[in-house]
Amino acid sequence: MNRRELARSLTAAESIDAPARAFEPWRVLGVTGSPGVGKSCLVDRIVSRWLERGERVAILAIDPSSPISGGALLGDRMRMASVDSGEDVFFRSIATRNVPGGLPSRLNRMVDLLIHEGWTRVIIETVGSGQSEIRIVSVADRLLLVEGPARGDVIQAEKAGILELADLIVVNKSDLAGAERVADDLRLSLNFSDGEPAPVVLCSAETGSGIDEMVVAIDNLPNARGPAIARARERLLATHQEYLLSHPLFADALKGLSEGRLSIEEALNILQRG
Ligand SMILES: Nc1nc2c(ncn2[C@@H]2O[C@H](COP(=O)(O)OP(=O)(O)OP(=O)(O)O)[C@@H](O)[C@H]2O)c(=O)[nH]1
Ligand SMILES: [Mg+2]
Repeated sequence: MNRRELARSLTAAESIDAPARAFEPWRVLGVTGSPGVGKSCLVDRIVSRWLERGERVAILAIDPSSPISGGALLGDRMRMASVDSGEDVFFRSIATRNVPGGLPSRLNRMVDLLIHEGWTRVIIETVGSGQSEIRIVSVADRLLLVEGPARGDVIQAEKAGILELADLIVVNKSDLAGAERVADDLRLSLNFSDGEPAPVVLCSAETGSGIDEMVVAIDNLPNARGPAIARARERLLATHQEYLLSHPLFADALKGLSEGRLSIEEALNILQRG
């Protein structure tokens, strides 16, 4: 499949005849964190290292808040330094505004397709905001949470869920004041959670400091830390949502609801029939 065909297939992302994806060795890295913490710059660094050792890397940027040279849906747009050229990198940004759950419903199939087509690593960058941040564990084999030095004093309650699921926490922008303190705070709060706490590493995508250590930490991530039940929950919810959204009567059910002809229960009943 050439790039054009691949791009087209990703858009359709129909079911492919791929065997169920094995989780070991892992292939799919989710990268999440608040807007502007430096996710894309870090991804760029990671991709460079992986390319050097011969990986073929596909990057899916979910609904980037800072448009990537022209914005989402153009596909195949390359901004990052590591992806100037080269057959071994594929980049795609995906708009999901107004998609409930915050992830494109076909993301799992897109990933299966990329792996089927020989991409050895897939990175999914998604902006962290509540539920969509957590939903990423329905697709990613490993999850990297990026923080910055400007974090508030209190670990926000909504962050607790994602902290529990992250396999590695990277405090980026270590060249700026405050990063060490954020890392200490994170380590402290992780110590209160059950089980082995996720490692917290400091680095700067800007200066390159700490990047080697971060890549080593990623490469050596043990089994996914997040509770299996939480991962399973997100997979089930994501699949159920996709099922509802792709139901041929979904639009009818919505219309009936909005016009007051159907109750929620009646609408659900319609959608639960095959
Ligand atoms: N000082 C400093 N600035 C950085 C570092 N990493 C990234 N930045 C800057 O932070 C800004 C945001 O970087 P991005 O990589 O686009 O951040 P992002 O998290 O991908 O942002 P969104 O995708 O919009 O959520 C850019 O201006 C970067 O130059 C760093 O290590 N140190
Ligand atoms: Mg970004």
